[in-house]
Amino acid sequence: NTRFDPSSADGRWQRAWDDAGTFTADSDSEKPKSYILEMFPYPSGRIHMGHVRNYTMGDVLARYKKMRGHEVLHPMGWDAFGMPAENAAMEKKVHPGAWTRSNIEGMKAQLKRIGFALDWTREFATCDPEYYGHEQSLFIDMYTAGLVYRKSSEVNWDPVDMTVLANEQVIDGKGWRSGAEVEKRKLDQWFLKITDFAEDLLGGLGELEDWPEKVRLMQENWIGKSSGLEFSFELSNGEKLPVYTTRPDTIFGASFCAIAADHPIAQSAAGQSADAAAFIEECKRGGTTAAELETAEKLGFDTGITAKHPFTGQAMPVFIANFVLMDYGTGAVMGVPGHDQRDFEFATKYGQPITRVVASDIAQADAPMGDEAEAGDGVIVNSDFLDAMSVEDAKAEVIKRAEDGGWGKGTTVWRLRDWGISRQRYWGTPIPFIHCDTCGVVPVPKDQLPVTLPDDVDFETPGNPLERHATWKHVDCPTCGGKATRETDTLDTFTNSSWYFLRFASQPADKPFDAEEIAKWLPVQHYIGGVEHAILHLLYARFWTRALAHIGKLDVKEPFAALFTQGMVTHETYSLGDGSWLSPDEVRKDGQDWVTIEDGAPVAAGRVVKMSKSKKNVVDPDNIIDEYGADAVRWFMLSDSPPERDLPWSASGIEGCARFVQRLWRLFDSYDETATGEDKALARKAHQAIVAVADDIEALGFNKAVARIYELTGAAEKAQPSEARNFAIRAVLHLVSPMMPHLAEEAYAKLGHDSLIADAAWPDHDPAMLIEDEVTIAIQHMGKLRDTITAPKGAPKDTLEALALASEKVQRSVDGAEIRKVIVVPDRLVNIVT
Ligand code: ANZ
Ligand code: ZN
Repeated sequence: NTRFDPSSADGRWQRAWDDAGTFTADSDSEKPKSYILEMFPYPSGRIHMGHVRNYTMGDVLARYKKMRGHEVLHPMGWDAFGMPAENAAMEKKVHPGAWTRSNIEGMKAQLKRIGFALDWTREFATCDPEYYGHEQSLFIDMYTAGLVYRKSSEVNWDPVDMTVLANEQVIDGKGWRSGAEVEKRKLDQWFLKITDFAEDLLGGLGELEDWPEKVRLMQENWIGKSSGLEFSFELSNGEKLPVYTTRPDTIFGASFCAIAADHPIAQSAAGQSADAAAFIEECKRGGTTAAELETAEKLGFDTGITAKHPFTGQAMPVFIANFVLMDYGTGAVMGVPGHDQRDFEFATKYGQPITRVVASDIAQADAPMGDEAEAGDGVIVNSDFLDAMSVEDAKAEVIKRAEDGGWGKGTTVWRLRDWGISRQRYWGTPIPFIHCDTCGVVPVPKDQLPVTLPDDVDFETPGNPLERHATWKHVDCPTCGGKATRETDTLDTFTNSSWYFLRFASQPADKPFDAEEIAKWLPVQHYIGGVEHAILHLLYARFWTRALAHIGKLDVKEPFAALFTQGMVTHETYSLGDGSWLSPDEVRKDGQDWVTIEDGAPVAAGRVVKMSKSKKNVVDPDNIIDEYGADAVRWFMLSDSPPERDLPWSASGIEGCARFVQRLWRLFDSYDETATGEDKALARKAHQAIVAVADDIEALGFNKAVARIYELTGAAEKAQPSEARNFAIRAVLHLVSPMMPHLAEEAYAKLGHDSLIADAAWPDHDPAMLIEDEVTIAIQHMGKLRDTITAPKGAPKDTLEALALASEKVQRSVDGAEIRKVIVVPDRLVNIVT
C-alpha cells in the first residue's frame, strides 16, 4: 500500500516492543551503560506538548544509544505528592490518592501512544508507600548522621485555612485561597543541613562542564558565597552593633549605619517610640524577598542612636531601614553611599553625606559624584592610610587592622539557608518520628516503616488532616512504651524528587537502592528538563546525592553528568474583546482575520506565548496523534527550532510533518532489491549523513539531524535505482528510526526483516566515502557568477576551461563576444574575460 497508516501501525509496534521487553534495562549487562532521564512529570491530569517535546528528545537519545550498542536505562515515573491533589480533594471531593492514581493511569496511556522507549518495569509513583517508606528510612539515616534537626522558625500562617503557606501562596499579604490576612507564626519545623555542603555544592559546579553556563551561574548565586569583614561599631547607648561588609576597603566612605526592621536594636527602639513601632510595621507590609527589597523605595527611621567610626571616631546615625534583611550577615550594615546603590538612594533621600573613596584614578578623588553609586574597581582615595591602595590590598589591610585591634574579623557569608522541609499537609511523605513526653523526639523503628498515610481523611475542615485524624497520630513510644504522638508534618515534595533517579537505577525490595547497582548506571548521562528547575530541584538532588554518599550509602557525588534545558512549546493566543481567552479549536481564519467558529465574532490574535491552560492556547497531544499519528508529532517536536529555544506550534507545521511521514513511506516503498549500478555522489551523501546525524544527536542538535535527513531523503528520491540508492534508503530508514520509530518498524518489516529496528545497530560508514573527491567550480563571465559545475578534484586547468566554455549559461552570457582571456583557479573558479 502507498500510505502509512499510523492508526493501525502505531499500536501494533508499541505492543511488539512491550511484548519483547525491548526497552527493559539490564543492570547486569556487560555493554557500556547509558542512563537517559527526563524530569518525571507531576500527574496533574494530562500530558501536554511541553512533556511531549521533553520526552521526545530523551527518547531519540535513548534509542540512538541503544543502536550504538549501549545498555540503556530510560525510565519513567510520577512525582505524585503535592498540593494540587489536595486542592482537587477540596474542590471536587475526591481523595487525593484516587485523583492522583487516575491521572497517572490516563497520562501513562498518553505516553504509551507516543511510543516512547521507556522501561516501564521500573515505573513507580512517589506516593507508593514502598517508595516513600524507603525515603523515610533514608531520612532517619540522615537524622542519625546529624543532617536533620528541628528548630523554631517563622512561617506564613493562614488563619482561615489553618495552614502554613509557601511564600508563593501569599499574594499581597493575603492567603491565595482564603484571602485572609496572613500572619507570621513561630512553629517547630524540620530542617536538612544543606549548608554543611555549601562549599562542596559550589565547588562541584566547576566540574559540570556539560551543564548550561546559565544554570551553573544561577546555582552559584543561590549558594551565594561572599567574603568580607564582620566588625562591631560601638554605639552611643553602650551596646555594640556587629555589621557585615564585603567592601571593608570603603570603610572611610561610611556615613551611617542601617539595621533590619526585626533587628533586636530596632525592636527595643519600637518599645520606646510609637513612631519607630509604626515604621517597623510599615516595613513588614512590604515584600521581604531580596529582589523586592532591591527595587522598593528605600525607607528609614532614625533611631537617635549613633555609631562610632572605628578609624575616624566620627558619630554616624543608626537608621532602621527597609532594605536590610535580618537573616543575612548580621542584619546590619555600614552605609557607604558613594559605592553602593541602595545606600546612595537612601543617603540622597535622608541627606547623609556621600563621599567617594574609590576612584578610577587619584586625580579623580575630588571630582563631584554623579547621580548614582560607583560600584566599579579603582584606587582608594580620601581614606587616610588606605589612600592609593588597590581595592584588594585595602580590603586585606582593613581586615588585618580589625583583627589586630580585636574589633572584627575576616569571614565568609553564605546566602544558602538550611532547607526547611516541614509541610503541614496531608499528601506527602509522613516524617517518620514520634514525640514522647519522656523520651523526646524518637525515630520510628525501621521495621515499622513505612509510616503510611491514613486513607480515611476529610478535607471539609480546614487545617492538616493528619493533625485532626481521630487515631492516626496516637501511638505508643517505641522507646518507653508510653503514650506518644506521631509527627504530623510531611516532607516537602522536593524531597521526593531528590533521589528518584537512584530508585530508578536500583530498586531492591528491602532497601532504598543498592550502591553497586547504582554505580553501574550513575551519573545520569543526559538529564533533560525545564529551566524552571534550574535552582531548587537540581540543588536538592545534588545535595541528597552528596549527603547519601557522605553517610556511606553511595559512591557518587554528582548525579547528573550533563544537563539540558529545553525550550517551551508556544502558541498564538486568541481573545474576545471582553478579555476572555479562546482555544485554538474555537477559532478559524477568515481571510486575514480570526473569527469564532461558533458565530463568526471577531477574535484578536495575540502574542505567541508558552502553551498554558490559563491562556487556553493549548493543543492537546491526543487530538494531534488521532489525526496525524505519533511519528508526525515526534518529528514536529524535533524539527525547525533548536531544542533549547521555544518551538511555536503550528497547524501547517504538523501537516508538513505528516506529509513527510508519507514521503518517507513512498521512498521506502521504492526500494528495489534488484537494482544494480553505482551512484557515487549519492553513496557519499549517505555515508556523510550517517556520521553527521550521529554527531548531531550526540550534541542534542536534533533540528540539525532532521535537516540532514530531509536532505538525504530528497537526494534519494531524485536518484535513479542503483545499489547506492538502496544503501541511501536503508541509511535514511535507520537514521530516522529514533525519531519516527513506528514508521521505521513498519518499513523495516516490509523490507523483509523479522527483527525489530529498535534492536538494530546504527549503520556503519566507510571513512573513505567521507572525503569529497569532487569540487564545485564557480564559472564567471567578467567577474559575474553565471554557472557552477562539478569537476573531479585537482582537474587540470585546460579541462576546467573546456568545461566552462561548454556551459550553456556561459555561452548565452558571452553571446559571441571575443574571448580575450580565461582565468582558472584550480578547484575554485573559472573567469572568462571578453
Ligand atoms: C559596605 C559596602 C560598600 C557594601 C559598598 C557593598 C558595597 P553580598 O555581596 O550580596 O554578600 N549587606 C550586608 N548585610 C546585609 C543585609 N543583612 N541586608 C542588606 N544588605 C546587606 O552583599 C554584601 C553587602 O550587602 C555588604 O557589603 C553590605 O553592604 C550589604 F561599596 O557594606 B556592603
Ligand atoms: Zn518514650
